[in-house]
Amino acid sequence: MFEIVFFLAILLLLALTPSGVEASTNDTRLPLKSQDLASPHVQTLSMAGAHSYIMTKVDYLGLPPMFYRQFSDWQPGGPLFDPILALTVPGEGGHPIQTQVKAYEWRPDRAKLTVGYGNLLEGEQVIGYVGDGGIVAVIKIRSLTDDPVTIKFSGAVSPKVDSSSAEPYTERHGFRITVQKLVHNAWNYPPSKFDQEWFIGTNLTGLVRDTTKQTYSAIYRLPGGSQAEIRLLFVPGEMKAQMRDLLEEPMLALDSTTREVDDWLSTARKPRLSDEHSLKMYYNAWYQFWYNTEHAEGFWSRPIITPSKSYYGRGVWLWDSAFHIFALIQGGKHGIQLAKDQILVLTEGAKIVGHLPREVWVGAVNPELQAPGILTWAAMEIYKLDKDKDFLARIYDSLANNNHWYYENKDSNHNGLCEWAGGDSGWDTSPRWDKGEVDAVDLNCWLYVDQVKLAEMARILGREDDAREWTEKAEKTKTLVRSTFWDEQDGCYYDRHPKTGELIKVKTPVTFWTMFAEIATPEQAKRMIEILTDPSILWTKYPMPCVGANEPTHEPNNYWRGPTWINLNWITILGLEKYGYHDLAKSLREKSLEVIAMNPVPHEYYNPHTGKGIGAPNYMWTGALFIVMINER
Ligand SMILES: [Ca+2]
Repeated sequence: MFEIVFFLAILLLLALTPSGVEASTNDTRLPLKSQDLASPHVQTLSMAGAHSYIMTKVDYLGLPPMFYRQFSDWQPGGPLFDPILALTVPGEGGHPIQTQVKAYEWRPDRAKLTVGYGNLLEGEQVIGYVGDGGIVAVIKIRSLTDDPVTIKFSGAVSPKVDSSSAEPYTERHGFRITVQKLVHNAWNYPPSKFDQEWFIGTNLTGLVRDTTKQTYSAIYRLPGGSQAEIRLLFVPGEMKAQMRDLLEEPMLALDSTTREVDDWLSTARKPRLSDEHSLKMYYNAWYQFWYNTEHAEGFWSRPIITPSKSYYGRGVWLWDSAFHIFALIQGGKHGIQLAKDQILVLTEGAKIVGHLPREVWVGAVNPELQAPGILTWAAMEIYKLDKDKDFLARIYDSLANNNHWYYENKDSNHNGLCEWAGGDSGWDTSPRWDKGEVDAVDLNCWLYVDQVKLAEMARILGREDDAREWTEKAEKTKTLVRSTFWDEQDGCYYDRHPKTGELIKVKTPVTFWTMFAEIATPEQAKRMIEILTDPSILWTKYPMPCVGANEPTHEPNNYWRGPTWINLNWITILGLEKYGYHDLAKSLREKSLEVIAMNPVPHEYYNPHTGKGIGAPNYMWTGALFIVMINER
């Protein structure tokens, strides 16, 4: 009864998809399970399909420890419930008495917190997700005094919603909560209406309950010298029928979640790894796919993987998705279907906006841009595994139209090279765009890769005329990139301003796109390596900064103006391999794996000098590329 619909759907697809990459090791420790990933450093929990996450340890914000904030992706930028199931002991004036966290442990399936309430109580709480977005908390509480102790549990809906109500609910001695909010979509799509009902239940009787429109609380009196097990349940309306069973056997429900996580981890390709820390990070990265997966809904005709549920909320981003796919296809049967789902939701979006969209959300498609070609490349990597021509036939037109669209819409100076800047590039705030849109090295390398891969795809589909056309186009693009962007003096490729023709001389890893695309000559590659291995430019302690360390615009903690981004490293590693620089590729790979593993969870980007993780935590493409690079060793 606790299974997730999406996993059932995938199980049904098992028979339809051929097997993926087989296990590559006989290590008896593998696969790691939820319990092996225990850590005191992770502070959020979610599960596939939950559309929410909770912060599991917030005492560092000066709040009582058994106080959970629930964030919903329907309300980005703030909690929807704050708190959701807080357990406190009211002291003088009703203020919670001081508490002490004695122990904290996170696992992918649950978090455990041991707390002392002054000299009155000791409590140990286990909390975790169950079913489709339900939360279960089991608190074992022991009185340290002969007098009765008043215990309060409470929660509150964010005042930022349009309307809400809370009322006592006759069954399970809890509450019924409703929340309504109109979510305004960008890009002229109609607003989505968020209208949800939740139920809170408990095993306790004799509660004194109190509600307002936005708050709910209940008082329980624990007799002196006694102990009790308090079970709290928070479920969406769809799970109301399960409340009785969940409250009677909450640990069975949590065990079911554990099995779901462990089943998912068991599908991961077994890595060849000896050190415990990297092994934990590898399986943690696999867990993140589970954490960041959301149900099919709205424009999502299938389950999607969001870049970071706890930071970006819902939505699928184009180039993020491609990086996710390179890891997913190493996850065996489940992964290949999910990988196809990520491409299909974007190619279906392309039929709405005329080219591949930057993002697809539950109620909207963002028609801005992102790397062309990366999805075509990802699709061909999937094809290598399962030889599914029907899949290629289904996506080919969207991908082909996307390539044509660039030349019709993004070449203002008609020189056969396309232009972009900012968010379109994915390098949102890079100094590469400080003077506006450029004829861009990466964009034109991506278009070239796209044309090469589209030629392969067309040939497989028997579209020989298309294949010839793509091959000719690719040759033209290659020649133009070489003749337009190379700077013999500095020994690297630079973007060029489309109006003034000026080379935008800021040294960044973008020059290595020409190696990844196999456009650079071997002599040019040799010159570029000098920049890569120079500690004053790109070979910092944790390479590579996305802006050279000696550039005046280099800011090591500032988003796309200096930090190390793992996807840039990986593209560069692939380029190095193609030109025979295997040792250097290995060094950059090991440095990249090191900076990821030295932080508790994969981050969006890293300080290139200290290695400190910055930006979104549980960042999916960093986790995905950790998996990919471990398996490339
Ligand atoms: Ca142009």
